[in-house]
Amino acid sequence: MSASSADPKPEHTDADILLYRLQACPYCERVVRKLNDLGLDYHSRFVEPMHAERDAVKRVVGMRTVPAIIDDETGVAMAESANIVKYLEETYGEGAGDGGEN
Ligand SMILES: N[C@@H](CCC(=O)N[C@@H](CS)C(=O)NCC(=O)O)C(=O)O
Repeated sequence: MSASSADPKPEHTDADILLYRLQACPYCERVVRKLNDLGLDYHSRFVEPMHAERDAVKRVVGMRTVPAIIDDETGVAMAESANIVKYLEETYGEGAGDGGEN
């Protein structure tokens, strides 16, 4: 049996995108859906439910909310689901790199 490329990778793999997330977080699921739709490899790091204990997330993206991603391929680290989805579409979606011309 083989896993599809859209499955989240365990943390020890070489996936370029790290997603900070929380169980049952609808904003996180929105980003997960987009990652899967685009067939991107990523790994998940589940954060502490207590907002105050998310210093690791704050260090990388400047805030403690999830979702947040770090993309090693581009060096981008960002939070806010809408911004992340937009970034993923623009970077890896159809038409990525066309400068937004249509
Ligand atoms: N506007 C944010 C909302 C994210 C959000 O509220 N995430 C929740 C988890 S579902 C969270 O981190 N809450 C902690 C907090 O807001 O301090 C987004 O779209 O990413």
